Amino acid sequence: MQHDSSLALPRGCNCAVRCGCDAADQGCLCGDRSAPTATTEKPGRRALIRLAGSLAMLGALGACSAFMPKNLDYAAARASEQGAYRVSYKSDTTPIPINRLHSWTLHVERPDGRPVTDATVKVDGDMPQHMHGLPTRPRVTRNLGNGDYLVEGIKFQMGGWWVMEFAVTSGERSDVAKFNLMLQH
Ligand SMILES: [Cu+2]
Repeated sequence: MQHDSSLALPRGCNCAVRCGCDAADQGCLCGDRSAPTATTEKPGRRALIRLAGSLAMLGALGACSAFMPKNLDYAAARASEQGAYRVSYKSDTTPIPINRLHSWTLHVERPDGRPVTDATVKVDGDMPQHMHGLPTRPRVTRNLGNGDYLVEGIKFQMGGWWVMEFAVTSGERSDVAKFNLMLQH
């Protein structure tokens, strides 16, 4: 049985179909959206294609709400997953821009509020719905002191739901803080 490609989970990025964002120039693999010829179509498949079309439209309007968990936490300050740290970020540009390099300042502290001044931080980010990551490799370039770290090289190539991940290590303790972002394009 054949499925319309816009209903299947994308290989690479299918964002133009799912989210209405223009990803063609971002190295994303947008599915072939050309309709099959009418003569070879079964009625059921036609309805499926129409349904897929409506879903794509809904996706474009609703920012893929059908494909993402509800009630995501978009807070810019969170406990790391095992509770070892409190981590927060501030972008140097607001709102967080699309397709522009910018920097964040990350703040890391213990649960009791003491700043963590000797942390090693690894940065990663991805769009869970599109199965692709960032177009750049952001990293901490400076320890600003008092638990603050400068993260340079951040760039989001499209709007939608992103998850930024910071793997923090201080002494023996490693933990990960993940932040949800909903970026407008
Ligand atoms: Cu994407």
